[in-house]
Amino acid sequence: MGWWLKGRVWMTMTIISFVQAKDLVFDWRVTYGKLSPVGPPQTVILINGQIPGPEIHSVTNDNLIINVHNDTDEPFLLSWNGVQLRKNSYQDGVYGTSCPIPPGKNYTYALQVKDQIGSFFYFPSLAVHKASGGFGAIRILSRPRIPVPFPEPAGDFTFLIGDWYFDHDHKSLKAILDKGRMVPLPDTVLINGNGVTFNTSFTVYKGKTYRFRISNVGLQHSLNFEILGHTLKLVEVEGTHTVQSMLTSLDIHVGQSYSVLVTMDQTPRNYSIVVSTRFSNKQLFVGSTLHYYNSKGSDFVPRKQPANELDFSIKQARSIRTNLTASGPRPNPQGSYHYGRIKISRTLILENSGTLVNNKQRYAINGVSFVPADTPLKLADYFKIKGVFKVGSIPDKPRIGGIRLDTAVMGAQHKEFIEIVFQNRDNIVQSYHLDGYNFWVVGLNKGTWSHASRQEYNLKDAVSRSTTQVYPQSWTAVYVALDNVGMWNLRSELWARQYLGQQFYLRVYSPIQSLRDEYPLPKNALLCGRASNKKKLNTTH
Ligand SMILES: *[C@@H]1O[C@H](CO)[C@@H](O)[C@H](O)[C@H]1NC(C)=O
Ligand SMILES: *[C@@H]1O[C@H](CO)[C@@H](O)[C@H](O)[C@H]1NC(C)=O
Ligand SMILES: *[C@@H]1O[C@H](CO)[C@@H](O)[C@H](O)[C@H]1NC(C)=O
Ligand SMILES: *[C@@H]1O[C@H](CO)[C@@H](O)[C@H](O)[C@H]1NC(C)=O
Ligand SMILES: CC(=O)N[C@H]1CO[C@H](CO)[C@@H](O)[C@@H]1O
Repeated sequence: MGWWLKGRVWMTMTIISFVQAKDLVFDWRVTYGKLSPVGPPQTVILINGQIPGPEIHSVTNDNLIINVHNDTDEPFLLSWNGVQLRKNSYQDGVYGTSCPIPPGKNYTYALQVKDQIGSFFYFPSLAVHKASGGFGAIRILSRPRIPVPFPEPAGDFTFLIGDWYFDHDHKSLKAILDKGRMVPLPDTVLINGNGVTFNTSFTVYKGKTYRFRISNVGLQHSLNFEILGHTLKLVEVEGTHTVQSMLTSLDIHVGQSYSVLVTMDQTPRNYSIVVSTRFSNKQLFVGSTLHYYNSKGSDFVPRKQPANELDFSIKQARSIRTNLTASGPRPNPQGSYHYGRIKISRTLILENSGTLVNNKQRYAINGVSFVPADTPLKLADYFKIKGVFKVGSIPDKPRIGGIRLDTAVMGAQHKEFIEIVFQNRDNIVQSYHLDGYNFWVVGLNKGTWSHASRQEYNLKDAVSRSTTQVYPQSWTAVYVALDNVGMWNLRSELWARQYLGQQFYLRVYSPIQSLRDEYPLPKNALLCGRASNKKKLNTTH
């Protein structure tokens, strides 16, 4: 079909791939349900009756057509963490781009996993729905003729891990946040919706190698993944094939995705897979069983946890690099685009803060705490509705002073090449995500960033990804090529903080307003707020 790909784009794609992208059609029902992920029954959000929701298996350039029926009593949206949605922020499923699907209604997302490979996930983006489920994995496989830099594994396991509440559901958490109070730390950790230790198992054969795709779909905690007695070979980070390095365990911050290969080279027994919290006063963990086929008994293998988790984690983060000779979604090497030689046109310094405003807890970036407008910003832009937001309502650099509330939108020109420095003066690990893009994580270190910090940047083989951690009292610097027109959410992945304002929209704008740069409003787009009575012009279908 490919009805939103016109002429040239379609031709280019076909010539390069020699295979036509497929349409993958899904029909999903979102409902409340009762499940017992930890023991006592809890209210959860299910997709087609399950947590995690259905897993999407796609190939580069496939079109995903996902009809989402909202059978709950609340407005609902799904967003696609790490899927770049080229030219198509209308399908991003966050409130700044899309009207919520009302209770009892449905909306059909049409998105293309264009020029991407790797491991990602979807999640519900409104309110605190994420705390009750609604998430699932997305795999984008390489097209048949594109070489993958490791042999086909004997099996491919998905691990959606995340912290979880058993004393609160998404409604009670929202009620606490709406009163301006901060929520307590989550109570436990789930693996694929299961929080009972050793109630999940993965069967493997001795001598074989398996791929584990791990995403942190949680709310607050950085998590460590370890398979006792086995080493992890890191191969992929959010769509980038990495230099394959051996790790004893792997830190995965909120919103991040990784793939590791594990060779089953031990005596055939049962071994523990341990997922545990990092950088937290709460030591939470959950175990799963790595079960060798035909094994007799279990092996007790001690954990290999580091003495200093911060130094371990920083060292590990710095060691993750792109394999420049491996291919990504295309046959050419990942190192053929020299990001380190492009001139920076602008530097943003983004600093997170939190304080009481009118006696209510708020969080902010550069002193601005995001409040949603009555109309999705992207629709206000499309219909030219004035007064919904102001470009420039959040500054490029931190400012002295308190926190002010605003519908924060930062303007940027299409094709700018920018540097973003995330400065974290807080004592928690931050995690930032940018929709619509991957960025190169060129540097991170303890302390305050200064111009001199640029001397330690990795301008050769930094990893390109969409979510980065910022350590306590530390900075992280990224480069972004703003080649995707649209309205893109930049947010803290720490969910309570993003809900209380730690986010803004980056409006990447092209004055040409050409269909080559951005697809038009989808014909089936839901309208709401001040866009309710507008007529759709010039749409697809
Ligand atoms: C709702 O679902 C029906 C089919 O069940 C479909 O025809 C219709 O286009 C969907 N509505 C939207 C807004 O996507
Ligand atoms: C990088 O990718 C190449 C090409 O696929 C592969 O042969 C090589 O083993 C990889 N190197 C590392 C260190 O991962
Ligand atoms: C463990 O999982 C099984 C299903 O695989 C389930 O029936 C059982 O209730 C679970 N045990 C606990 C303690 O939750
Ligand atoms: C090993 O793991 C499997 C799968 O979870 C389980 O059925 C079996 O009882 C375990 N064996 C031992 C000795 O723990
Ligand atoms: C609670 C609620 O509003 N439920 C509605 C959800 O949507 C279905 C149809 O998709 C309706 O039948 C329910 O009444």
